[in-house]
Formats: sequence, structure tokens, C-alpha cells
Amino acid sequence: MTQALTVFVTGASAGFGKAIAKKLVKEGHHVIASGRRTERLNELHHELGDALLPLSLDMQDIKTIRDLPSSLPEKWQDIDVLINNAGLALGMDPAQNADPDEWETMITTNISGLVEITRAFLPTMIKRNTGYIMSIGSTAGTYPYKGGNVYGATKAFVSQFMQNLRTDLLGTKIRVTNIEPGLCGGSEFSQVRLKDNEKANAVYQGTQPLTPNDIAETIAWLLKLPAHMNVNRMELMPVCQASGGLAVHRKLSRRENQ
Ligand code: NDP
Ligand code: 8X3
Repeated sequence: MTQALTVFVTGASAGFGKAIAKKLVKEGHHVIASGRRTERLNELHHELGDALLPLSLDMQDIKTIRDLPSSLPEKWQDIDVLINNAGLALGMDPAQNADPDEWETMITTNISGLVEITRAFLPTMIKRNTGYIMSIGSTAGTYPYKGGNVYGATKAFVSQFMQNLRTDLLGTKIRVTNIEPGLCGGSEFSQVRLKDNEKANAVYQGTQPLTPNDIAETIAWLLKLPAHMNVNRMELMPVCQASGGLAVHRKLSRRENQ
């Protein structure tokens, strides 16, 4: 590594974010690790030392996010890399049965929090004419599936926001990448979504999914690319996964034919 970077990772208390924070500290970077479960971030601080700054932050708390850059300790204020990782899916019900409160939580966390924190750090990156913004999108933002409804739509938003951001930032040295993973195990994603450990484990049964370390490795690799290179989008799937194509509903009973 040529330079130690200051990296802000949202959602670092579990899954991808935790693996990213660990990997980047090991690579010599300084990491601000945010999330709601502060005790877990404190454990990470205990494990990794002062190269990691634990930060209690709810991505639904827009006011705190807006005040964030100036509220950080001074030596942590010049963020080189923002990794928009915090996010969640809730439920797999079809749209007509889904819980609108859960939709609201996904929209405020995956969209509002993400655009606000990005907006908050842009002026300092532009002033220093350096920076890298990465977001964790999803294959769900490209390929629809049953029960994906609002979760998939939030990730489609993230993908389009990142591509538009890249356009707005043309002429600066700031880089923008949307990372779009498919099936990934070893995180709390499916437990949070399905609220049932057995059902969550079944999602990965008989598969070899991506792991949080795979995502962390990808990010570490992206950070090593020459400064003139921008990866716009990056879709990642385990070998055991491919897109499923279009679905056709066939009328099965005489009643349905009427
Ligand atoms: P986890 O559930 O393991 O981790 C999610 C992280 O997001 C946690 O650290 C959690 O922290 C944080 N988070 C959730 N809501 C909030 C909130 N309101 N405020 C602050 N932090 C929040 O899931 P993953 O690591 O798997 O997911 C990380 C990202 O990757 C998400 O954006 C997800 O959509 C995306 N993704 C996941 C895939 C998968 O298959 N696992 C595939 C593709 C994309 P805390 O609860 O402490 O606040
Ligand atoms: C997570 C991947 O396929 O469960 O974003 O939506 S998927």
C-alpha cells in the first residue's frame, strides 16, 4: 500500500461491514466503523486498536448524518473513502401483503441514509479533490424476484444514484463504484430479513455462497487500482448462482381459464 487512507464504513457491526473494517485496518488504513450496536463496534476497537474509531450512528437519523463531518474528531474529518454498506431487507411477502412499515424502514435506511451521508461528505472530498465513494448495491437491484419488491427497488435506486453521482463528479478526481453482490452467506442479512434462524439457514443450504471476506477482498483490491481508473459497477455472484430469466404464469385449472 502506498498511502494510509481514512475510510468511513457504515454498518460495520456485522457481516460485510465488519469484514471490510478488519481487512482495511490490516492493510494499514484508518477506519471509522459505524452502526447502531455500539457494543459490537467497541469490541472491534478492542480487537483492532486505535486505527479504528467506533461510531454510534443510526442511518435513519438524518439530522445527525447532516452534522456528521464536523462532529468527528478533527484528525478523522478528512475522509478519503466512504463505503455505504449499512442496509437491510425486511420480509419476502408479495407487495400486496407486505408490511408498509418495513418498506419505510428499508427506504429510509437503504436510500435516505445513504444519499444523506454521501451528500454530507462530498464538499470536503471536492475541496481536497480526492475521494472514493463505494456503495453496496445488490443483484436484487437488477434482477427482480418474488418478494424482492421494495428491497430490490432500493438497490436499483442505489445503482442509479451512484451512476448519476459519477456524472456529477466528472472533472474531479473522486471515484464512484457500485458493488452489486448476489447470494452471500456468513452475515446476518437473512436472519434480519426472515426473523427465523431455520429459514435463514435454508437460504444457503446446498450452496457455496459469497462470503463477507470476498466483499472485503474486492474492496481492498479496488482501493489498490491506479487513481485514473474508475470501476463504475461491479456485479459479483458465487459460481452456484446465475440469473433466472423471465417467469411465465400458466393457467392450470379450468377455472383459471375462464
Ligand atoms: P448484516 O445484517 O450482517 O449487516 C448489516 C449492517 O448494517 C449491520 O452492521 C447493521 O448494524 C447495519 N445497519 C442496518 N440498519 C442500520 C441503521 N438503521 N443504522 C445503522 N446501521 C444499520 O448484512 P450484510 O453484511 O449482508 O449486508 C450489508 C449490505 O450488503 C446491505 O446493504 C445489504 O443490503 C447488502 N447486500 C447483502 C447481500 C447478502 O446476500 N448478504 C448481497 C447483496 C447486498 P446495526 O444493526 O448495528 O445498526
Ligand atoms: C442480497 C441478495 O438475492 O437476497 O441483496 O436479494 S438477494
